[in-house]
Amino acid sequence: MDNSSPILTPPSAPRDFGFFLDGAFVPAGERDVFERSSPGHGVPVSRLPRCSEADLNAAVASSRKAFDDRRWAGLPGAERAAVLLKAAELIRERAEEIAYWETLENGKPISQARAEVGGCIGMFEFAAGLARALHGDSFNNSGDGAMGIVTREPIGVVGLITPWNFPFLILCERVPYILASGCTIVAKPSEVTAVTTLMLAEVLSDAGLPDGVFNVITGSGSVIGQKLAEHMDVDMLSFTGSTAVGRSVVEASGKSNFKKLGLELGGKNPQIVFADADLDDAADGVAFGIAFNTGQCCVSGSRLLVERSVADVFAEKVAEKLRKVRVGDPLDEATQAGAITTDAQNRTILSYIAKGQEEGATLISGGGTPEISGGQYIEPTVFTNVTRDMAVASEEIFGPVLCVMPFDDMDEAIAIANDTEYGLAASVWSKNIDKALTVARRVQAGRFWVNTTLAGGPELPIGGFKASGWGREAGMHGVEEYTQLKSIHIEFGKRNHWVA
Ligand code: TXE
Repeated sequence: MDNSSPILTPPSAPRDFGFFLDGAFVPAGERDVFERSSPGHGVPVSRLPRCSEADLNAAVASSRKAFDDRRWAGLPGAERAAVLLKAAELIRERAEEIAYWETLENGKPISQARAEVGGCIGMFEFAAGLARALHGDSFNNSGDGAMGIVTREPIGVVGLITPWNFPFLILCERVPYILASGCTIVAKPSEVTAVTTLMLAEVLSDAGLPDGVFNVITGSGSVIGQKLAEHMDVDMLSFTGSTAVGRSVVEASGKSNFKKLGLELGGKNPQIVFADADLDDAADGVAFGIAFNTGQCCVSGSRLLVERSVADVFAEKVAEKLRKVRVGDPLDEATQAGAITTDAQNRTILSYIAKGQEEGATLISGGGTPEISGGQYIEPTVFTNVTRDMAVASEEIFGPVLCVMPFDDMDEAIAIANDTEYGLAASVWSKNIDKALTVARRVQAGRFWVNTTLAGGPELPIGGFKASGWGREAGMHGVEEYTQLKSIHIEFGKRNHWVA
């Protein structure tokens, strides 16, 4: 891919990909193939095999063997780190190709895809250090003649089910950390955005990852994903996706081997704006928080809570910003908001926009469906006169739809913020440190931003409170999630006999 090329275009014909088993690509052969069209252009771009249950079993057996024979877990952390650093280098070399395919299958702007791939390189580099830093504890206070050691051991074979909204970023918020721990992986990407996961498999193999440590199966969630969640030889499952499927993987774990679960599910995230905030900065941040990735982010700031004295003025400021967001062809460098990724998601968002109006909310901006390059697009949309009981205010829409609600004081803002089953992320905008930190402490969310939003880095763990999920990914916590603790009690010297 030529980075200097001014205009990128979709491929003239769809490209065939195989799935990745035991260190090599397997072409579709006799298997059914599913074709993916670019949501930004409406033309087919990729064709992938629909893997069978036998393929899944082969992938799990491969990862099982690679874990049990210790070809990866048995290496010194420094050797695992070297592979992760090499992978970072290879992602950097292939960044443009990965970003292009991410944009083609997901519909996100190419500039954003490039930035995300850049972030993924940082994840690999940081996780490489963690492979060396991971350690346990020791207890030297058990009295003379005894001591205790707590070791962290990789949990085993990890099933990794990822969604379509950030196919490469969400993958890279997990894979390097899981690999740093010494685990092996069977990845099942979303059926509509699998290509960049397959590219990562190739990158890892080229970086020296032993065969079998990272397998990728392609196919439907309801068949292959479900079987992965039920599999007796999978020790842990990391699932990112809808709350409904999250519930079903919890059941699958309970009905099989009680595999440990990491879950990152939905969100209905508040942005709390006080009158003392820098309102221009806040308006820009709120606009970014809802229009970025066309609102198809589990951490999108979809509920705007504004102090009543500035509510109308501020809503208009945000709407003004959103009207200027450049919605366009995702392959155009200037585009800020691209296409809606799936037909189903497009229908869901449009149905919520209609519902908001039926429920009596006032649409002050957006709501249109511009015709661009043969794809599916929705303008960033703002509703005012929203009440907490409305569906648009309480249910995850997963689209560029912002609901504005006023509040009178900090306690009310916190109460509205916490009035949701979810607890993924939240932001506060205020120049008063007392208010900002009190809100940060009392809002129930796994990620919190002060005078910014949707920010972070490979050091910070991610995950949710309440129904938004279990466990944490990324950072040192994200490596520790994939380990289990073993307590080793050691005695030395002469034993005090129990039997005389
Ligand atoms: O998600 P699914 P969908 C939310 C968002 C969106 C809604 C539906 O609200 O509107 O979910 O999106 C795999 N067993 N999020 O339907 O189905 C599937 O193949 C095991 C939030 O696309 O949950 C894919 O790989 N796996 C979210 C992954 O699950 C199954 C991101 C997610 O798809 C399965 C995406 C099954 N029975 C959607 N069925 C976030 N937290 O960021 C499907 N899958």
